[in-house]
Amino acid sequence: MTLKVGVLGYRFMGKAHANAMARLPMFFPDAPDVERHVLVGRDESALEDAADRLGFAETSTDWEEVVGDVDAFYNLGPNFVHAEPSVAALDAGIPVLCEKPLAATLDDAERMADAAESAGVPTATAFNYRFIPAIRYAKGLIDDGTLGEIRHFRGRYLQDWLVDPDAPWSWRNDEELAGSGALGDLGAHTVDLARFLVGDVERVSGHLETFVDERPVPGEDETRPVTVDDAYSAQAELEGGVMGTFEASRFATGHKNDHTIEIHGSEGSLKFSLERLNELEVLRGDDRGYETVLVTDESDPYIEHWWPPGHVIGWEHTFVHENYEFLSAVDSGEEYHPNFADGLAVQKVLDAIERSDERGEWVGVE
Ligand code: SOE
Repeated sequence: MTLKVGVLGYRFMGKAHANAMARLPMFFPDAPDVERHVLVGRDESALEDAADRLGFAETSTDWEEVVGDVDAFYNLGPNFVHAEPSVAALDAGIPVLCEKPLAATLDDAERMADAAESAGVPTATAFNYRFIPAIRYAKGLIDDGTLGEIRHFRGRYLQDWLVDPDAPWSWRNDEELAGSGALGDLGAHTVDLARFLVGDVERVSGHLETFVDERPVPGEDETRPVTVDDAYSAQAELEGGVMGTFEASRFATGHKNDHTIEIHGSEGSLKFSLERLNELEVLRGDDRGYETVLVTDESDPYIEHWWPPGHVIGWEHTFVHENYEFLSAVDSGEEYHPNFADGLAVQKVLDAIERSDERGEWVGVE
């Protein structure tokens, strides 16, 4: 059977997921057959053009007509559009993949996770960085005890696209449309990796900052207020007494998409950087230096599908792995992670970080 996929959103993420689906038959022959069936958006001519480029058979300007009529629904719209179409698809019994953060508000995330539980079909919150081979390799080292007892998790996600005060206003700068700023957009990835690699976050102390309060609206002679954080940092206590620190900024001059993770255990440490995603720095026992492991061997996670050792892969491959796992789960009906419950767990941490900043005190993650 061919799975017909409906996709809402055709910009950055639409392109990333359409590319991933197109790669599957060539590189993952055991993936289910997938048709990029219908692309959903509002601007008809941009939509037609995107559907041609991204290989969709049909277009629609009305998500309500689409959500019940496909085998899987991808919600890749801005954060404020995540809840309604996803819940409608789930109510019709259709599996849903939704971009991160799961929603703009904790209430919406709860609604979405409830709908997912009632529907009993696979769901995905699109934390694509779980599917980096080096991150899977790191998880293997943690799970098999190579690092010993984990004491520290440190995650930083640095970008610089808002350093210029004249950088244009966009939905990402608006609380109603995005929920939060660097915290939700970037911190969500870090918190998900902390949960994936180390464990749940139990309490946090957060700090949010907005450096530029208004920005010019493209094509108009006006500015609009920035109502989200430009940067955040948080201390955290993770399950098992692991100490965590999280940080993200859109004002980290010179850093483009720099997500780094460091973990220290009683028997070793590791370091990962998204800008060198084929590598993992591993320190074992009381060695005095880190060894660079090039995670491109055939035996490394997902690599047998790609190229010979050392023929490195990139950012877009994370989406191919994610689509492979999700669509295989849709096909087989098996459970998939990270699902909407994982997305909600992350959203609770983001919400606790904001509440902690407002109150000026540590806040428990309920
Ligand atoms: C923009 O800040 C962004 O594209 C995020 O939305 C993504 O999740 C991240 O992977 C890269 O940066």
